[in-house]
Amino acid sequence: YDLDMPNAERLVDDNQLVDDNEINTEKSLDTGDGGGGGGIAPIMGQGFASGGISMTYRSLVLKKWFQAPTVRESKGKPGEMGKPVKIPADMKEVMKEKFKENQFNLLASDMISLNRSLTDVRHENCRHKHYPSKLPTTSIVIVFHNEAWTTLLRTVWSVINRSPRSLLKEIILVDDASERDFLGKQLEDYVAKLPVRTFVLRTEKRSGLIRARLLGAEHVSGEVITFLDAHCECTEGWLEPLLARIVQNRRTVVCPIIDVISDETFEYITASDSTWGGFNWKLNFRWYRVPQREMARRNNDRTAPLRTPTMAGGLFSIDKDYFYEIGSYDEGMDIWGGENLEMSFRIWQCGGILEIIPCSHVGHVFRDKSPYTFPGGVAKIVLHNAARVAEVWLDEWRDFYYAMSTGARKASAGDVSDRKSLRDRLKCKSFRWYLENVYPESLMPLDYYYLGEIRNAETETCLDTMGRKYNEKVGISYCHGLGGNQVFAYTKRQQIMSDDLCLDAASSNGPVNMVRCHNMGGNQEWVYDAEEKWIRHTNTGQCLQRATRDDASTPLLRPCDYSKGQQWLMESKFKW
Ligand code: UD2
Ligand code: MN
Repeated sequence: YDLDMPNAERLVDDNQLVDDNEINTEKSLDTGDGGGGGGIAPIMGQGFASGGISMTYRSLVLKKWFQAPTVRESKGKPGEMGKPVKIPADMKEVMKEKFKENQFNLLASDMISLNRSLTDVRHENCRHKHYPSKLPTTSIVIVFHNEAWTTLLRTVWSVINRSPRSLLKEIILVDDASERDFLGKQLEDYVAKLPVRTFVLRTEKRSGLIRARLLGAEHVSGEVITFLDAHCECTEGWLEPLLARIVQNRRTVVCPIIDVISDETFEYITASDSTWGGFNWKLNFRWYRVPQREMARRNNDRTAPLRTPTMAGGLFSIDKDYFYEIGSYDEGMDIWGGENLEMSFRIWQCGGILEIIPCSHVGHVFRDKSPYTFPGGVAKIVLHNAARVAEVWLDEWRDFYYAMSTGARKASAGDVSDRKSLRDRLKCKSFRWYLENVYPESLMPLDYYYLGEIRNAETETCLDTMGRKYNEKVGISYCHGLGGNQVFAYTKRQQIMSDDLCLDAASSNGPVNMVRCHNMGGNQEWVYDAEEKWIRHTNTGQCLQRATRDDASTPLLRPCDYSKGQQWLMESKFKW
């Protein structure tokens, strides 16, 4: 099973994702004063509280002398100001060896100060924003399994160095049964000396990040819980905008922009402020470009909170009471995966709001591979978690998930009755409501006529993506009835789609390719004539035809001619 990590796609991908020129690597000088030690916008607009500061929170006046100092650059040290670390040629072998321990360049991390300086990466307009003087306190919860010393403590130091002391209640480290000696007593002794109350909790046995976070949350004494991964770096001003937003509406769950700390060089790279979270048919979290609709709702203000359909999962703040009101986490989920989508759907469907706050930036080391074990097998665990999401939150759209693989259909979700009754108790809205109001651009189409195989009447073969990637020809092959590459949706927008790919023809007689769906008709618009059984391409007026003997691998576009080779059956609907 290929663990589909939502890694560097944060940065580079094709048109739908972030443009390279959007990545702002511009650096400015940090002038700190010394280090601290080691289409449905109208509906969306309704019913959401805005303005008016809630009185739920105990008053806490920010005093200037309480604020943590920012970190000054130590000239000559590797990685200062977020710069990349260069490894000397004679160290390359050691570097490769050490990389395997955590699936990032541990040697580079070990060379950088735990207090390294970073540039102030915020948008110009963020620096002058005023936040309420009364903000809630927060506890930081960081769970880890076999994390490296330097990444873990750099996370901790970046919190201490860049959070106003008056807002920072404590830092809670949850060790999820790590097997590294230095994470034992050595860690406890180290954190006992920190200038901010910090303590270590330990799960008795490996429980996975979800249950480890639940353990951490139980010990929170602040008013807001802020979760971070164990390999992050918080930047200047990261915390205030998160807390300020929760003050305005305690049902808002807020995420920073997650910048990229390179797993190779530990360079701090600012991510685009125009991406939000989505997901594909496999229920993998993915970053996508924010649609114009949401830009317009924010009056094109790039510093305004961005309503996101889903969150990446690792970095967010939530009012502590609200965290429990809304059902904390699904304890039936193991190790890694799925909890971020589960929480995203739950927040939106049950009356909350999920946002990315562009004035808050936190860096995270995105990796290509997971460094730790998945007891019982990666596939089993990840598919189990995803099945729980599908069963509880997706309604009929769970078919899209199950259609994608036999593995998904075979995996057991376990007992989800508690989560279903939570959904009832909270009177949560349907997945249809979510798609209509929060995520009309979803790859799981709001309205579709058909989901299943598309079979040629003459040859009895089926359209098949052949597992190919975008901009390649669509295939055709023996109908196997197992879903996967042979499942297509015919949507109300008249797309023929498989996950994020749409059948697309750029010219008459040209090939029929699979291209990222753009939801704008054009080359991706097909009309299924249920009587003639034609699949007619609107732009060229031509019909989809079976493959020929010369090229048996791909269907053709030809003038419509009533031949049987141009008849297509959309009959075996996918049903789970
Ligand atoms: C992303 C999230 C992560 C989580 C995950 C889906 C970000 C930046 N990261 O994956 O927080 O939502 O998607 O589940 O949004 N850990 C344990 N016990 C385990 C496994 C992991 O404590 O059994 C810790 C791990 O040490 C780390 C945190 O959980 O601190 C997240 O794990 P990850 O960094 O491997 O996840 P990531 O960033 O790939
Ligand atoms: Mn992580």
